[in-house]
Amino acid sequence: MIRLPQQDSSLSRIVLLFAFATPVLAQPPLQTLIVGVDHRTTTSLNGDWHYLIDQSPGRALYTPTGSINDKSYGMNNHATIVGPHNEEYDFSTAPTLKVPGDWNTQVPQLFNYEGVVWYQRDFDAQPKPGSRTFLHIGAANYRSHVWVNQKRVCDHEGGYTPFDCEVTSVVHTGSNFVVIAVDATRLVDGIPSVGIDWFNYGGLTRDVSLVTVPKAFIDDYDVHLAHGPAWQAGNTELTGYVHVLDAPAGTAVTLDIPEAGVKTTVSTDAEGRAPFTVKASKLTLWSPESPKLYKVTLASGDDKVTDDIGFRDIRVDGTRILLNGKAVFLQGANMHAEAPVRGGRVNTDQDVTTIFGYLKDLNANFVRLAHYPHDERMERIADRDGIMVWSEIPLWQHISYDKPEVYAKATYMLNEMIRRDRNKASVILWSVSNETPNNATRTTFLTNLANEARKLDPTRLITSAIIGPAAHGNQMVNDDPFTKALDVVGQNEYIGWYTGVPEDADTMHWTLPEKPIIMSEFGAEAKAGNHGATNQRWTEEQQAYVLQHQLTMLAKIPQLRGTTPWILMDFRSPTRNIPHLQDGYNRKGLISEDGKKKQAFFTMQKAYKDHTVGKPE
Ligand code: GCB
Repeated sequence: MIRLPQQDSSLSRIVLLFAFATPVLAQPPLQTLIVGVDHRTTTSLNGDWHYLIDQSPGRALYTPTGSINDKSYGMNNHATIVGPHNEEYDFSTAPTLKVPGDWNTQVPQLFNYEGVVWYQRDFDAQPKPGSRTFLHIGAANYRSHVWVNQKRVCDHEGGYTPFDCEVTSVVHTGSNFVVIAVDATRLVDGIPSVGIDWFNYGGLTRDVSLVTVPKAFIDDYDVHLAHGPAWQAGNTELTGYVHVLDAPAGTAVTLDIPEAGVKTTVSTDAEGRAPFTVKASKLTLWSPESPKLYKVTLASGDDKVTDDIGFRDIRVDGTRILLNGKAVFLQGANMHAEAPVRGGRVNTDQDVTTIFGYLKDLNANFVRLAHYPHDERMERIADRDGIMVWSEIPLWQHISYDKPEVYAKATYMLNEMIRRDRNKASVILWSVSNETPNNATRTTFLTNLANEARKLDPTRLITSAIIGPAAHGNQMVNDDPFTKALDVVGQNEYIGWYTGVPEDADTMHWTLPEKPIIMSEFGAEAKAGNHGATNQRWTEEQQAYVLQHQLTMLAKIPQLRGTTPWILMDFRSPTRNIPHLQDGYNRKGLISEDGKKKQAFFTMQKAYKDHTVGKPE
């Protein structure tokens, strides 16, 4: 029989990693994800967590196989691991890792570790009768399995989105403990799959907290400017829904936006959803020039959440992108979620402030958050500072397009991304993929996914970054059938770096879909401080020269509506190993990882200031 430890304080930390009597759980269709957690009063569980490295995944503690829908997914309940071995896993004497934080940049021994790490911490709780408690995990890469007081509470797959495990029935007054096994192993059938050009930071990479809510509570809401003809009529109709989890039909919900003269009460339907459409007395629409946010308070019974929400309209008109009815040109840059200077995953206010300082200095009004949803702070500051955002799921290049379970994961991640950020005015584009192979199986997969995104959020534009095909002489023709499913087409190309010479761009003729186009990747590598001639690769001069020729080419693309050079900052990538030049970094940054602006930064800064491409109408 499996011996379970008593829940006294000393034993609570000698957690039996493997003494779980509960059956292995499969991930439910959509794990609870409470919207606006960062605007609720929560108990932070950030700080020091004990950790143990799982030395033998697959043998005793953990089975790193299976998928979201696979019942065998998760811990191995092997009988031989109980008993005397338990003392070998004593968290109380184990070292600690900071949460939030990737393990790679905290412990030298874990720098290249892509396996399982067990996290543990004690926490105090005072659950009020009638309340519910959730464990909120901002992101854990790539899969996680969560126990509270030895009870399996949830599993999650996906490294870049939050999830909330309900722990109401297992948390008691006084001292409790949580154990999370985080597995950073890359999976062939994961999203992304095994081949990526960025660093696979593992661990509890974003904030962790306890969220206490009443029995029925607001878990989801959507408050936006009406997108239909009413918008053209007066810009003042707001619409959306508030969802109250586990509320009986007819539960009252109030929506209060004092500054817009909105105060209304609606009631939930049988699904707990309270739709509304309401007229605001006046509205200042959100835009980069005027990033106006309103205090929006939603309340139902004892639950109340106040969010900061901007209202704006984004749509396509022929080959133009209209923000609040006015044509916009998106002057931006790509970003990985890597912290400036200190390295590691972005997860502090300081990280995002530095990044947005760089973007403002570049004269950017737009950022492509590649290649996965970033920390929610990014969208929050984008809302506040007036930077438009492209947000993307981690569907990168080659994944298992032929597997229904992989499609299920993609839709799951899409759902999570949209749910978390649908109230952020800064987000104007949902991207469903980056650089995927052009074949029928992929096209069906991605077309369905793009349609799913549109169904989930008909108020935003759907995009994807497309690569290729190869140039024929001075002709580039993008005839990828998947672009039919998109509102805005992202085009990636590396003329002058991966193909040809920089000057090839001057005479390149593009045939592109008659849709708004964003040149979503272009650029070259340079090591900051490495100088030489413009035809000398890896120099700052050559990188800037490549961009200058790109600008000549870009100015001639009539339907071009945005540019995002690859990439704002150099970023870690284990596949980039040229000694002294790359040393483990992709060097296409306009800025080095330690904050040095390269010549290319100033090339783009000037182009954006002068509107070298995309003059405003
Ligand atoms: C690409 C990818 C991006 C890479 C970049 C590069 O096309 O979309 O993830 O990092 O090229 O530097 O090769």
